[in-house]
Amino acid sequence: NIKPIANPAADDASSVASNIKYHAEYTPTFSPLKFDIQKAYAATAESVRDNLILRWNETYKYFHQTNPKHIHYLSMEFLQGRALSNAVGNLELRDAYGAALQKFGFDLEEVYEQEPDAALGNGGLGRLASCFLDSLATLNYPAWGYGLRYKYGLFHQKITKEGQEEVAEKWLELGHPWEVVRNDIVYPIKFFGKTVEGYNGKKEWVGGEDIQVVAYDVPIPGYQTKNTISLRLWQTRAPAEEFNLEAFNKGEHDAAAHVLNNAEKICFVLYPGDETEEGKALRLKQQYVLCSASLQDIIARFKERSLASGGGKVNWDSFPSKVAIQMNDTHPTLSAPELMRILLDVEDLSWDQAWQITQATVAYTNHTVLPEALEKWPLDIFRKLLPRHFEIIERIDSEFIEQIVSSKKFEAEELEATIHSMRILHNFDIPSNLKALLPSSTPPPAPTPVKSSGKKEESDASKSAQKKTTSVEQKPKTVRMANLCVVAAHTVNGVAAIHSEIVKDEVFNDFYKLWPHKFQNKTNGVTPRRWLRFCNPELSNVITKWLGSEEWVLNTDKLAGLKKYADDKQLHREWFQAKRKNKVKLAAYVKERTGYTISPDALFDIQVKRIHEYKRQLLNILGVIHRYKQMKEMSAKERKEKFVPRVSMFGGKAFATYTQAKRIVKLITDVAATVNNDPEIGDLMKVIFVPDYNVSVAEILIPASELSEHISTAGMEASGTSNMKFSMNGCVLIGTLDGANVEIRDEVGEENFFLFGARAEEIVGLREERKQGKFKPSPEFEVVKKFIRSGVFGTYDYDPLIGSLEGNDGFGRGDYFLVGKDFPSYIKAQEAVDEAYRDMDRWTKMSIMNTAGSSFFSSDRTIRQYAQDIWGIKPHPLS
Ligand code: DL6
Repeated sequence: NIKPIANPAADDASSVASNIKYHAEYTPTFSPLKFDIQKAYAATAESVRDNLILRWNETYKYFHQTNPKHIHYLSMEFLQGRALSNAVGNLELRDAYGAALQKFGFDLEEVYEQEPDAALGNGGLGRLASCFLDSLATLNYPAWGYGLRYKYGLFHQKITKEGQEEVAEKWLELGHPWEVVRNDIVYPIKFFGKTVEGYNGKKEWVGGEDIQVVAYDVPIPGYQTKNTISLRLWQTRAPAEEFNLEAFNKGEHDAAAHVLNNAEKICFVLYPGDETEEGKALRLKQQYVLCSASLQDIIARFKERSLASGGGKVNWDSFPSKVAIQMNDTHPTLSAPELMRILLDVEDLSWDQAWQITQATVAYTNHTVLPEALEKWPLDIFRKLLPRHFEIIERIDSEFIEQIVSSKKFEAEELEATIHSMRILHNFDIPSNLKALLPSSTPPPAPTPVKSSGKKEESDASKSAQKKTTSVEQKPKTVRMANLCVVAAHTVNGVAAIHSEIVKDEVFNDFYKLWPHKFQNKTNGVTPRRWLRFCNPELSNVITKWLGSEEWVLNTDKLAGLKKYADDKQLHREWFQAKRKNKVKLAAYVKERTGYTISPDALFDIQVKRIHEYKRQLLNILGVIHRYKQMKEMSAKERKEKFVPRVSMFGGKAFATYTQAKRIVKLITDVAATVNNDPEIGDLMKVIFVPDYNVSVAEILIPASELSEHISTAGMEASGTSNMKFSMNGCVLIGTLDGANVEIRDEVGEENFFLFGARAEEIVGLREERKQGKFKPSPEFEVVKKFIRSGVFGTYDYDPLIGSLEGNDGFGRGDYFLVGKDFPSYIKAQEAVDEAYRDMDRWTKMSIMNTAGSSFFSSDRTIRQYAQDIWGIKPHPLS
C-alpha cells in the first residue's frame, strides 16, 4: 500500500519507500511482477541517485557560474568499490533507507551486497584515486576525475587446484545504476595517419583511423556537504557509418563489424597483456584515449567559460589559473603532448605560449621505483600510432637537451652521457645542431651490451654508473614517458617521505639536480569514511562514544583523543568486543568463500595486496611453513605453550602473465590444503587464500584484522595504503622500514609496531654481498626450503620459485628481494607477536594506539596538501 512517488529529496522512511517503489516500476531494468532483492538493489540505487542528481546538478551549475580553478585527476584506474553503501553513508541516509527497505522485507546490508564492485582498478594506485575523489568532494574542492570505462575490468580471480585462474569480470552485466551516459559529450579520436603542412604552414594530422568517445559520468558525493563532483569515464565506439551494411548483407559479418570492434575493444580490459606488438599498441591507444578525450573536454569547458567571462574572447593565458591536471603515474603522460597539439594545431597558439601553458598546468605523481613500471614505448609503435605527438615530443626533447647544456649543472666530460640518460627519446642520436653545443672535451660514449628487457631490468634513470657509458648504437629506440613527465610537469611528487627521497636521490636524481624546486612529497592517505566509519560501524561507535562526538570522521586529528584512554579497562572491553564481532563476521565469510572453518579466538593475521615478489608474500608463507614444521616436531602440550592460535590470511591478484607471482599463489593454496586438514594442528594454525580480493572484501577483512603484514623489501614499496587502513582499524602492523610504514611507525609509536628487516640504505650492499657469494642463509631458511621440496605440500614443481631464492632466478641474480636475508629477523618479530598477543591488555592497548595514531593518514590531509602546494585550488562549498 505504498504509493509510488518520485520524490528525489525524500529522506524519511515512508517517502524513501515510495521512491524505491516508484523506481521499481518506472525505471525498469528487471521484469515486472517480481520484487526480489536484486530488483530492490537496482531500485534503491536509482532512488539514492535521485538524491545525488539534485546535488550534482547544483554543484555543476555553481562551479559553472563561479568558474573557480578545477583539478582534473587523470588516472588509468579508479577502484571505486560499491557505490550504494558509500552514497547512503555520505548522505547520512542509513536510517531512512534501512527502515524503508524493511517495509519490503529487505535488510539494507543484504541489499548493499547485491552490488558488484566497480572493477576499474588493479591495486593501491586505483584505490588512492578513489579515496582522493571522496576527499575532494567532501572538502568542497572543484574537481573532476577522468578514467576509462572498462567493460571487463582487470579480471575476476578464481582459485582452483591449479592456483589462480583469470576470467572476465562481469560488473556491468546487470547494469550499473551509478553511471549517466552523456549522449551530448562525444569527441573524435584519431590514431595512425600522417602529418602534413597546411596552407598557412600549420601542421595537420590527417588520415588514419577515426573513432569516438562518449562520456559516462558517475556522481561522487561528499560527506556532510551538498557538493557532488564527477568521475567521467570514457567509452570508445565507432560512428554508426563505420558499420559496413553492404558487407554484412553479403554474409561478411566479421569484416562488416571490424571497425566497430576495433574501437570497442580499447575499453574491454584494464592493462591488456602487452607482450605482443598488438598488446602494446592497444595499451598506448587506451592511454591516448584517456588523455585526448579528457583534454578535449577540459578545453571545451574552459573555452565556454572563458568566452562567457571574457566578452567573447578566449584568454589562453588564464588557462593555468583555471585548470590543473594531475597525471596519476605515467599512464596519462600523453596529456602534455596532447595539450600542446590542441593549443598549437587547433587553437593556433605559438610554441612558446603553448609550452608555457602546458608546463604551468600539468603535474606528475610517481608511484613506483620499479623500472618496469616506468613506461617506455618502442619508437615504431609510438610514431606509427601518434605521428603528430612524436614530432611534438622531438621538439620538447631537443629543447630539453639545450636546457641541460645551458644549465651548466653537469660535469663537462660526462655531459653527453648525462644527456642520453635524461632525455625523453632513448637511444637516439643527438641532433647535429645540438651536438655542436657540447664541449669538445666530451669523449664519445663507450658501447655497452644491449640489456635484456624484463621485470628485473634496472632503471636507466637510477643507474648513474650505467649512464656514464650509455651507447645509442643498435639499442632499441624508445620514448620514455617518466622522463617526459618530469620535463613537462611543474611538480613531481612521491607518495611517502622515504619514497620521495628515493625519487630525488635515485630515480630522477639528475632531474632533481636540474630542477630541485619541482620535487615534493605528498604522503598518501585513505578516506576515513569508507575505511573506518562505514566499513567498521562496531569500532566507529566505540570511538564516537569515547571521543564524545563523530567529529573525527571529518577531522581525524580528534582520534588522538583516544590515547588518554589507552589503559582504560572499560574501553579495552568495548574495543575487544567490537573487534570480535568483526572477526565472527569474517569467519562466516571465509567459510562461505573457501569452505574452511576458522576460529574467531585465533589471532587474525592478514596480508592483502597485489601479489608481487617485492611485496614478499613468499616471506610470509615461508614463515608460516617454518611455524608449521616446528609445530609438527612438538608434542601437543609444547605446541600450545609456544604458539598462540593464528589464522594467516592472504588475498590479492597476480598479474595474468606474471608466472612467479602465480607460483606464490599456488604455494599458499597448497600449504592451506595441507595445514587446514591436519588434525594434529587444528585451530592452532589455519591458512586462508581469500579469492578475488577487491574493495568489498577489504571492507570485511580490515575491520577484523589484528596483525597485518607490510613486509616489502625496503626501498621498493612506494607507500602502501592498506597499511594505513589496517592501522586506522586498530590493527597492529608487522613490517619493514618501507613506504608509509616509516611514518606510521613514527605516529603510532615504535612499541606498537613489529619492525624487522634490512633498511633501504643497506639493500644495494646486501645484494652485492650475495652476488659475491658472501651471504650465508640461516639454517631455518634452508630447512623450510627443503621441507617444501620434500613434497609435503604436493607434487607441484616449486623449483623455479624456491630456486629464485638461491641464485637461479633466470636473471643471474639470486634472491633479488632478499627474502633469505630478512627471514631470521622476520621469524623473531613473529615470535614477539605471539608473546604480545598472549597479553590481551597489552595487545588491546597497541590496537587502540594504532587507531589513535592514524590521524595523519586521512586522504583529507593529503588532498589539502595537494590543493595548496601543487594545484592552487580552493574549497567552494555549495550553500
Ligand atoms: O600510491 C599508491 C600506490 C602505493 O601505495 C603503492 O606502494 C604503489 O605500489 C602503487 N603503485 C602502482 C604503480 N605501479 N606499479 N608498480 O600501482 O601506488
